[in-house]
Formats: sequence, C-alpha cells, structure tokens
Amino acid sequence: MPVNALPHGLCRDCLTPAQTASRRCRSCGSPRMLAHAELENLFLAHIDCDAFYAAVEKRDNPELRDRPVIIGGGKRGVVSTACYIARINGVRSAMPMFKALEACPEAVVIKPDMEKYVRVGRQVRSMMEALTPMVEPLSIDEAFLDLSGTEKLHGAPPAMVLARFARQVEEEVGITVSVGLSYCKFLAKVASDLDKPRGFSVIGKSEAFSFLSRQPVTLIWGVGKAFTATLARDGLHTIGQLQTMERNDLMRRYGTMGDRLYHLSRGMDERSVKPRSEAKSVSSETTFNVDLSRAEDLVPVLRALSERVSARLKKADIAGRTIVLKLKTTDFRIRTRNRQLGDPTRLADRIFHTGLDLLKREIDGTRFRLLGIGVSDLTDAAKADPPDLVDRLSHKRALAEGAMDSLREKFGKQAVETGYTFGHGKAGQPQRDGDD
Ligand code: DCP
Ligand code: MG
Repeated sequence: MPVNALPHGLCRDCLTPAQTASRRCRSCGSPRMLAHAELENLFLAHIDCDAFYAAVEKRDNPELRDRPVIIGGGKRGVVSTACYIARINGVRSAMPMFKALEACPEAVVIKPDMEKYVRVGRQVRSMMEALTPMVEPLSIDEAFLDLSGTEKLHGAPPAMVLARFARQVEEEVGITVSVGLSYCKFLAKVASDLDKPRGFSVIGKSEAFSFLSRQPVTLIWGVGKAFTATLARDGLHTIGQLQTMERNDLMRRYGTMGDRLYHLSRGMDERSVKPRSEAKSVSSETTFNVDLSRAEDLVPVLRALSERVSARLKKADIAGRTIVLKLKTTDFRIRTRNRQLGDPTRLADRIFHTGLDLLKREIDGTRFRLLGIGVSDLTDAAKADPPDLVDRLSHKRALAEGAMDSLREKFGKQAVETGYTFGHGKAGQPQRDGDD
C-alpha cells in the first residue's frame, strides 16, 4: 500500500492502517479499532474533551485517578462536571451539590479553577489549529474542524489525523478527548457523544438516515425542553416520525424550526465550519432615527454603546488600548477620533469617558446621523485595567463595574442601568444598530 493510500480502518492505539475491519489490531493487539466504509471520504469533525474540568484536576493530582471527582460547589452550589466514575453513581452537570453528594457521598469535591481550565482549553485549541485553520470553537473544551483538503499536508486522511490528535492530547496535555467524524456539523457533534469517553465515532452518509430514524427528537440541535413538549403534544417523539413528514407541513406547524426539523431529521446540514477570525477591533454603532447634534442626546447613546463594546470584550476575554469614536454627519462625512490609553481596557466606564472627551470636541452644532465607539489595539485581558493607585476613584469605578457585571449576570441585562442610560436618550433610540 503506498504511504498516502487511504485506509478503511486503523488502530487508535498504534495508528496502523488496517484494510479490513478486524476486531483486534494485527500490529499491537489493541481492540480499539476504527473501521468504516466511508472513512476516507469524511472530513468534518467535532472534538470534545472528556469530563473536562475533572480530567484536568485528575491530571494534576494522580491520587484522584480512581476516585469519583466532582467539580463545583462554587457560588452557585451546583455541579460543573463530574468524572466518569462519579457519573456511574448518577452525578450530572448542573445538579445541586447536595443531591450529587447524596448520590455519591464518597466523591472528592473540588472548586473550579477557571484560569487553569482556560489555559488547558487554549493549549488543546492551538493543537487543533496546527491541523487546520478551519477550527470553530464552540466552548472551552470543544470545536468543529473541517479537515477537507488537508490530506496532502498531513500525508493521511482526516480519520488518521484525528486519531493521531487524540493520542497526542493524551500524551502532551494529559487529558482525553472524544472525536466524532461525519460529513456535516450536526452528525459530527452527535457522533462525538456516542462513545464517550476516549471515543471515536463515525456517521457516514450511508447510515445517517437510518441512524437518525431511531433517535429521539431531542437530538436535534435547537430542540430544547419546551419544544420537545410541543412536539410531544403533536405526537412526535422520534426523528423517524419527522422523516415521514412533508417540509411544508413542518414549516406550517413550526415555522423556521420546522424547516430545520425537516433537514436535520434527514441528515441534511449545510452549515460550514466558521473559524473565529482574529478581531482587529471591537466596536458598536447606531444610526439614529433623527439627526442629533446636542450632547444631551448623544451622550446616553455613547454610554449604551460603550456598555455593549465592554460586554463583548469581556465575553471574548480581550481588551484594547485605543478608543475610537466615529461620527457620521448628515452629509455622510465620517469623522473618526482616536485616543490611546496608558493600559488596555475592557471597562465600559473607561471606554465611555474617553469617548466622551473625544465627543465633546465635536459638538459644535453639527448634526450627526451616526455615532459609534470602538476599541482597537486588542490584547489579552490579563494586561487590562490594572488597579490605578493614583486615581482611586477610577479604581473604585472599576470595582463598581465588576459588581454591576455580576448583578447583570445574575438578574439579566436590564437589572442594572447607569444614570446615563436610564430613562434618557429617547431621541437617540436606534434606527439601526451594528456591531463589528
Ligand atoms: N460545564 C459547567 N456547567 C455545565 C456544563 C459544563 O460548568 N452545566 C463546564 C464543565 C465541563 C466543561 O464545561 O467540564 C465542558 O462541558 P461539557 O459539556 O463538554 O462536559 P464535560 O467535558 O465535563 O463532559 P463530557 O465528557 O460529557 O464532555
Ligand atoms: Mg466535554
């Protein structure tokens, strides 16, 4: 067999290609064989780490290896995740801690160390990015990979590349992953969950329809608790039932979700893998219903936009050093004004006050149809907003903003409004908003 020939099977331990579907590897005797008629034609993968937080803690403390481990019990008092030993006893993510300990009293409970998990998650992600630039992260421990067109580069088809990757993560990171390989996102994600932990499942085109027919409707992406209940009221429980229905009928009953049910139930999913592009700046802008010229109308809008930019920076765990104000006059002239800060920021308050300084100089009776605020020179959030000892007030403001963030997280966005946005700025109500 030439080096680049496409194997129909392979051993996941010693990575030897196998042309036939034997139960054990002829080379190393391992039973972890992977074989599928379409193995050489499938390129869309979903990779998800197994019991992620718990696996990282077990790696760092080998004494925990054979013990049930639960990560959680932080502020919310629920289980973040549990290792597979604890899961055998019925412990699950999002379960209240007291219930988890009822189910598994001998479990070792560990408080989450988010910084560590983010670090490990990034390490795994950069290993994925070494395989292909087409990596779309879904969360801290999972991503889609489109490996089409990488065969020449790797000298091996995607299935082999993925098996190699899984082994490499075990050796270099010290945790395990599960892989799903298919021809579309929906089934790749479903596949990665079929054989956890240390799994590798393949769903080919030939069996997709019959495989799906036996599954519950809850497997379909977007079918949550409420929608499952709606479908159950209509007597629909399995994907097989959806497969017998007309598209028009499903759409009439369930709107756009009906369209999704129609396609996904048949294994039709055209969504492509979208790598998260490195943003050069984060900004937000608004085009007004009526042109505005007065500070009292513009300032509340600036405040709201600053909050939005800040929220997005915080979510992405980044910060920026340059604040950019953008204005568009009624004759469509664009004015941009920049200011570089001493340290990068992601705080709404600093973005707003810097933007306000820039805005004040532009208020001279000119009528504006658009206002935007953004942050560029992006960096990691770790360097952002050091406690400012000189300006105690700004430090206090940063703390207050942290407190507002946690309130918002708890009670929703509307719970906390600052003096600038609350009840102001009706005239500046957006006609059209845009984020970049
Ligand atoms: N997580 C959490 N709260 C939840 C679900 C998950 O804090 N309700 C965290 C802990 C998990 C991590 O996110 O370790 C990844 O989530 P997964 O859903 O991928 O769960 P695990 O990786 O823990 O387990 P699995 O092997 O099922 O993927
Ligand atoms: Mg996981």
